[in-house]
Amino acid sequence: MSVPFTTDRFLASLLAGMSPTMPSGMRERVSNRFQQHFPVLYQDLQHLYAKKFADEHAFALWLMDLLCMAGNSIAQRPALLLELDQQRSEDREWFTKENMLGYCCYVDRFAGDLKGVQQRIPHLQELGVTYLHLLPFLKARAGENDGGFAVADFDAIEPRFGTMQDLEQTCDALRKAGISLCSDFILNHVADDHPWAIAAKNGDARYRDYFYHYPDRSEPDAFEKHLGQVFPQVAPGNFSYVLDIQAWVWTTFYPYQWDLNYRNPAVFADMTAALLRLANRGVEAFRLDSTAFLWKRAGTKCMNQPEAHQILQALRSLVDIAAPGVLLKAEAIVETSDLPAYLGSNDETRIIKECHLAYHSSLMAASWVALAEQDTSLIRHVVAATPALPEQSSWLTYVRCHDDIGWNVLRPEACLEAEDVQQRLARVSRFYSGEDSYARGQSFQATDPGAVHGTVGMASALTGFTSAQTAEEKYLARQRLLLLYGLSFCFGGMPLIYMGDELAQENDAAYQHITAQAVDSRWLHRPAWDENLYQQRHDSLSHTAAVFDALCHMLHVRRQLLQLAAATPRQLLTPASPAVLAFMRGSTKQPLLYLANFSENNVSIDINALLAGYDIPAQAWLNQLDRLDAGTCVTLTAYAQLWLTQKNNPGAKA
Ligand code: OTU
Repeated sequence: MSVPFTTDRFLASLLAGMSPTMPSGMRERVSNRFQQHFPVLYQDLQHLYAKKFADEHAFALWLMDLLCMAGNSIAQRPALLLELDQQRSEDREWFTKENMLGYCCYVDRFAGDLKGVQQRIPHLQELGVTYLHLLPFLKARAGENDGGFAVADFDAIEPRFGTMQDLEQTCDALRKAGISLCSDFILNHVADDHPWAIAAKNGDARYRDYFYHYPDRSEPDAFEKHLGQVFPQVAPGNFSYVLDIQAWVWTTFYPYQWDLNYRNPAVFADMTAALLRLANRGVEAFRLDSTAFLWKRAGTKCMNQPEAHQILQALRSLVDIAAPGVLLKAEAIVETSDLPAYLGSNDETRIIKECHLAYHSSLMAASWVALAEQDTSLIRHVVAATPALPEQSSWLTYVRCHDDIGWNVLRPEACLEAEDVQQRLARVSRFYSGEDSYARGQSFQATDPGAVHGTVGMASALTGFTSAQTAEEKYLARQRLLLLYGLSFCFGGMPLIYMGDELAQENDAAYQHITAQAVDSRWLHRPAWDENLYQQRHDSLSHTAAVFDALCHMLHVRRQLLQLAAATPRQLLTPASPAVLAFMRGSTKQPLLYLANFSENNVSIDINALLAGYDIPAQAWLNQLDRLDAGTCVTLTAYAQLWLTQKNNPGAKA
């Protein structure tokens, strides 16, 4: 297919969008970025949208408009952010280093509003946070809004949280403290009271086309045969009947969250523009919500479709042209084998750039399975199935987040040991709901105890703090919590602390009495900041302090260990005891050995035997966590972990 316009004509559109007063150095920089990213952008968009236009000429005009918008966005970009773009273009690995640490919270629950968030910067600094993910803070739907995941306006802040100016100031204040602000960007759907949805309801044909709507059940029923359910109890099905337009609208999540129709090029263009506008406010990273669902194809689960990846790649190209300092993070809660694609790839023939970061949701869920089963076979499969990262990308590793722990993504691994998958996962789910266990979580969206969906609850409730009576039980609960966080610190990625976990904050059942929250038990693990616990964080007699200090210490050690940068290779090892997860980070010349005992029993490991086959000189090891000699034979007590480096060759910063 011949290109009806020369590349120069497209570049001219981009530059025309920029102000003519833009210094020539800037124009040159932008031109270079364009030359680098346009070929991929063109290819993706042509594949997605060319056929939507009468001819190639019309498609080219649309693309020129899109580039003009991007140029305009560069023109609007504050000088400080242009500078940041430049710095980060020169240090593209900046977000993959061993010092990176994320923190995730709701604005109101953490600090009331955006101004309050600024007041809490010292807390973030004490932990060493470099990346703050504030859960949705854009103007949300009136009434129920899924914790802000139903956006009514991409250009306004939820009034309770403050104003756009507050957001800009918060971004600035955080940046000065070395913290990048990450905002959710909910690109799969908008609220049913977003102006596009309202226009659609009012019969505006242009905006009806922003959504998927069907006059009767025939197509929805055909689709449903292959679709999953995210909220099977409270929002069953994937379509909702909307009276105003007398049609079934595609609503993967709640009925008030209308899926956007990315087959329509205008949706892609409008959403890209909205993201770039927020980037110009100072947002440095975007958590792209529900990325797996962006493209629907009959006869499939409508997840992970090739076009969903093309959309993300096109968005990445535009970000790389118009705001290259900005990070994209994929939230795709999908099976392990489907995860890597969200980071692009580095194969010999073609470098594909997609998101900079992606949640490693399988690793997270599998770590909870290992803890419940006191056996690491399942998580070993997950680690083994995790390929090396493409360059300049990183996993987002975590223990808990604002959502449930979904078990079903682990089905492919769970069936590898000859056993009934359903029963195995259901057992884990029941374990965390407290059946014969120390855990005090609940099953999510499954009244049938034989069915498996997800588990809700704060990490501290799931690891046994809530049920612990004795000092010994509290100790074990702490060991479990630190075990899971330790894995997220060592695996290779940017770890994320979920607000409250650093203080071992517990479940909050108050949501049951709040109308807009009562149906959704994920609120159980969305407590408000506990100032009392915070005040106890250094009080050596409190359990909070024991957790807080230990976490801070581990994070301090982590920052010194070059082997823990995301890009450093990881080698899964196979200790004889199934209770122990072991891997090596870094090179054989300067290895870091991670050993974690997921059981309550002592386990001894002969390190030389474990490393047989690796060209590593037999010498003594040092546990970086307590700076004690570990020798070559170690015993891991209940839920203990060791971060070992070679005594004479630690690889730690001076
Ligand atoms: C995301 O989550 C968000 O994280 C949820 O908080 C939202 O409710 C949802 O999107 C809709 O915006 O499957 O990949 O607990 O794991 O809803 C997207 C269920 C998702 C979540 C699921 C999830």
